[in-house]
Amino acid sequence: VNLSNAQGGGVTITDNQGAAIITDTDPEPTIRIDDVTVNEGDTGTTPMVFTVRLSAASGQTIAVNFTTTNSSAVQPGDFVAQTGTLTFAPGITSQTLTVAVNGDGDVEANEQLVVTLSQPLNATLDNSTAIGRILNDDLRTLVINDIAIVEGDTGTTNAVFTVTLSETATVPVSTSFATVASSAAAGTTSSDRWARSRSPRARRSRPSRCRSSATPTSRAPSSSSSA
Ligand SMILES: [Ca+2]
Ligand SMILES: [Ca+2]
Ligand SMILES: [Ca+2]
Ligand SMILES: [Ca+2]
Repeated sequence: VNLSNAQGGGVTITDNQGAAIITDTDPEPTIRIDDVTVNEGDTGTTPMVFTVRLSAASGQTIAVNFTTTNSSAVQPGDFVAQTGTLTFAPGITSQTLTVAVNGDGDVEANEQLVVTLSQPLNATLDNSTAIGRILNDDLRTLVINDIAIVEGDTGTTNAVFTVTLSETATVPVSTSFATVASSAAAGTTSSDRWARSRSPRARRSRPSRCRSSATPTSRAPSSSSSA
């Protein structure tokens, strides 16, 4: 408050200004960051956008540092590492930070990275970490071949089927299998006729055997359950 123009009785102003200090008693806002899930994509990058929110608007500028760290997703292959500072001008209550996820065609497990907040200015941390999940969107196909074998006269003959994965996978792949009774025309080993038979008769007297084998291009373990 400023005084001026004092009049009467020989009064002079010796200190014309009085200041009042207003103490802000509002609690500091808290900061939280939410988890995010994105599909990986196959080419370029996919933005993984994290939202960082204040519990309330503030009259002060608020800032917080952030950094990405590897979890099952590993930079630089799976995502682009990020470090920086988010600044909230007075009155602003939410900001975003974006992590670039690298697209590829590799079959991977779902993976995740971590974003960590630190060193809040004029605020406190509600939670300090968020998970960024990268969902696998890549597929491989499995095929099993037809085969022809000669029955033999004694004992058993193995019918060896090959199960092939279309491309190498970076995670284990497994499949169930089971034999089913069908029929075969006497005296033929034609796999086509065997496969196209329209009048299957169950072969009750002879158990069938099936063995799976992994292809050289597959890192997947072959299934070992017996049918
Ligand atoms: Ca992909
Ligand atoms: Ca990847
Ligand atoms: Ca990966
Ligand atoms: Ca992938």
